[in-house]
Amino acid sequence: MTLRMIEGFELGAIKTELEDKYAYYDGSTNDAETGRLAGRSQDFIQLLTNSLTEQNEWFIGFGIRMNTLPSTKKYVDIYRGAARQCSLVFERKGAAPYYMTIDFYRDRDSSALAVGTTQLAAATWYYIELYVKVDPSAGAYELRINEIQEYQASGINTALSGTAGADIFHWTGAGGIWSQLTDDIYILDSTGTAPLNDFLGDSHIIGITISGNGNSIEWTASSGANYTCIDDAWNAYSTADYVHSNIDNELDLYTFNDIAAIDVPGDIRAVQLTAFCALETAGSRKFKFAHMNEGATGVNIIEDEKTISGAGANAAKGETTILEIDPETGIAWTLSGLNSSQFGFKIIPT
Ligand SMILES: [Ca+2]
Ligand SMILES: [Ca+2]
Ligand SMILES: [Ca+2]
Repeated sequence: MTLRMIEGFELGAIKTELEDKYAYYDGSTNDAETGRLAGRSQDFIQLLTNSLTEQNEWFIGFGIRMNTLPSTKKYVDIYRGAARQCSLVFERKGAAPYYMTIDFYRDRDSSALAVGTTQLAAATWYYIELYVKVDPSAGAYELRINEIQEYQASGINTALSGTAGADIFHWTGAGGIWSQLTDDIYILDSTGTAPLNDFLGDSHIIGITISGNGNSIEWTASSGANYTCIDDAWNAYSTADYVHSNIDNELDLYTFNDIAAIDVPGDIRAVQLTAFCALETAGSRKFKFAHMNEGATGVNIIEDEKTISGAGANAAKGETTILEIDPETGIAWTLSGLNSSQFGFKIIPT
C-alpha cells in the first residue's frame, strides 16, 4: 500500500455520492466548480476520510483556491483515530488587502511550530503538499507550495496525543467553512517504492467515463444495456438504474472513453476505480474489481476484496481501489495501456 486516496471531484462528484465515499462530507450541495487544471473542483468542502490504516509517515497533496480571505481559519487536521495529532492551518494575515499563510501546528489551539512566509492571494490556485511524520519525539514535517519548500523540521514532537501514528485526514474549518475550491487530492503513505513513497509533485486527477459494454456482461441490467445503467454523469447519480447479480463469479467488464495524450503531459501514477454499491435485500455480498486489456485474453482480478452489507439505495457506499501498476503488464501505467483497458467487477463467493 502506498497511494491510499485520490479525489479529483470529476465523477460521482455531488454531495450524495461524496457522502457515500467518505466518513463525512459536506460542501457546495449539488454543484461543482471549475477545476484547477480542467474538469471540476469542489467548493466549501468539509471532508473527513475513512481510516487509511495507521502509519507514522504520510504525504498529502491538494490544490486550493481561496475565493475569499476571511478571518476564520481553515484546517487540514491529521488524526490517529479520534485523537488529533497535528494540523495545517490557513490563516489570514496583514491588513486589507489581506493574504493567507499556511502554518503547521501540533496543537492548533496553541502556538504554531512553523509559520509560512509565502503570501497566498485570493482567487489563485496553489498546489499544497505536506510530508509529516507523526511521532512524539522523532516527528518531522515539510510543506511545499507549488513544489517549492516552505519550511521543514525533524526530530520534534508532531503527535499531540503523545502516541505516534495517524490514519484519518480532515479538511475543515473554524467558525463555518468559507468559499475555497479544493481539487486534486492525493494521500500517500510511505511504505511503497519510488516514486510512490515521496512527494508526487503537482498532480492532476482526470475522470474517465464508461463508453460501452466490454468483453463480459453477466450481471443483469435494471433496464436496457448494462453500461447505460452505470455511466451516470458526474452530477446525475441515479440509483433508479443499476446492474445487479446474486450469482457467484458473474463478471461485468466495461469499455471506457480514451484520454488524449495532450491531457497527460506527465506520468500516470495510478488509476482509481470507484463503484457505488448496495444490496437489494439485507445480507452480505463480496465482489472484486476486474481489469482486462483489450489486446489480451485474460481477466485480471484485483485482490482487494470488497464486502457490501448495506441494503437499499440509501445504504449505497462508494467503494474504491487504487491500481498503481497496470495489472496486465505489471509495470507503471502507460496511456495506451490505460486507453485499451476495460474495468468491471466480479461477484466473489461468500
Ligand atoms: Ca478536479
Ligand atoms: Ca445508475
Ligand atoms: Ca478506452
